[in-house]
Amino acid sequence: MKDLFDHEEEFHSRDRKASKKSRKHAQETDRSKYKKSDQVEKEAKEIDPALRRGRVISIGGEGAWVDDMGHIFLCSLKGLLKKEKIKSKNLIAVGDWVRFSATSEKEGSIAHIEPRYSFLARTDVSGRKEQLIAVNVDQAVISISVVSPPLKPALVDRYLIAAEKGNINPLIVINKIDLLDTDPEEKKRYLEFLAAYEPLGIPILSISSKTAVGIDALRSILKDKATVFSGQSGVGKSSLINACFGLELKIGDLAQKTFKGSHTTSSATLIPLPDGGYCVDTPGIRSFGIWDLKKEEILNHFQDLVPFAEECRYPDCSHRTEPNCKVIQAVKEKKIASIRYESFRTLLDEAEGNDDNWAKRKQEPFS
Ligand SMILES: Nc1nc2c(ncn2[C@@H]2O[C@H](COP(=O)(O)OP(=O)(O)OP(=O)(O)O)[C@@H](O)[C@H]2O)c(=O)[nH]1
Ligand SMILES: [Mg+2]
Ligand SMILES: [Zn+2]
Repeated sequence: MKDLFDHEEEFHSRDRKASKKSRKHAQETDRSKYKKSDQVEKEAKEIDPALRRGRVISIGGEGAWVDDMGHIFLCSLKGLLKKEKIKSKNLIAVGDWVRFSATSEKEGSIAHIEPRYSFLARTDVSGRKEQLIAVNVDQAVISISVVSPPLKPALVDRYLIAAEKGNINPLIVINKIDLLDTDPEEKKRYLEFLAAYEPLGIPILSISSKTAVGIDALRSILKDKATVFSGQSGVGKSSLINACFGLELKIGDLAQKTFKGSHTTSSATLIPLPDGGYCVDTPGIRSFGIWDLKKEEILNHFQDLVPFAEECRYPDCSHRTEPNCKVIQAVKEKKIASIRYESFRTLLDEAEGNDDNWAKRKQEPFS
């Protein structure tokens, strides 16, 4: 299936072709790290004061749609290309604040992208590039469901790590809790998830866009903030935004999604909220690889494992198959939730380029 961000890719690929030389440099430089303040000041001085200022609300094959106080311009990146040749592959993303010149009533050309204070990124389909999903957002609603689609704790952890790396506050929203009443097994999974993730101190909201349970609470969390909704296709991201604000974003038919593997929301879009603030509705992504995640940093993202890891006999214990590993022992003794450990292992294997999955590891010591 064509990746959902393909048309954004198409837009960006023109830029990439034009700045082939700068690519190597771009790969070596993490463009998303916050710029040094002297650099910011220097750039600010260089910006032509006659340029308009607006926010990127959507990106498509034709260009970027930029909102300047309610006036929407379809902008190209032309003006930016020259600069990009000597800088990095600083591509544009939904949420960017940009300076642009209007070339007509409805069109413009972007000359400058303002420094970002946060970003949600993933690894693109090629596995070699960073792909920005949204930038300049305060919080990420990590949307999940238990029954349909099924719960994937490892995916939650991917989003949690990506949010932390990008300076974004996470919030886990468990949607479709109306479906839990009829299925005791699913309810058990839900309670197991809560027991494992609540102690981490991340806010968790159980909600149903269908019955409106929890909708008032979500609406007040979104007020005056910029929020990105992330999560796999069909969890109900667009439904939640609609339920909060009476909007009419396109909602998908879950049965069709299963058969066609199709996604309903087709590109990330910044939506101004009636009560103040913004939210970014995103298309569900099939696989969410964390950009630039080193094996050594993974454990730090699992603070519930850290105290046990520190007790391990060997300082370089990988906490996988070593005898007397305190982490494995804690999993056996249920001091660490097995879904948390499973998620840790999945990420660790992935960072080592090992696609082995949990089901294949049944013979190992903790099971
Ligand atoms: N039972 C139940 N179904 C829901 C709930 N919220 C959403 N749905 C259904 O879930 C399906 C998918 O909803 P969407 O809002 O399109 O999901 P999405 O996450 O935006 O999906 P993509 O845009 O493809 O990423 C639709 O059939 C909704 O009616 C809920 O709280 N309970
Ligand atoms: Mg959607
Ligand atoms: Zn260990």
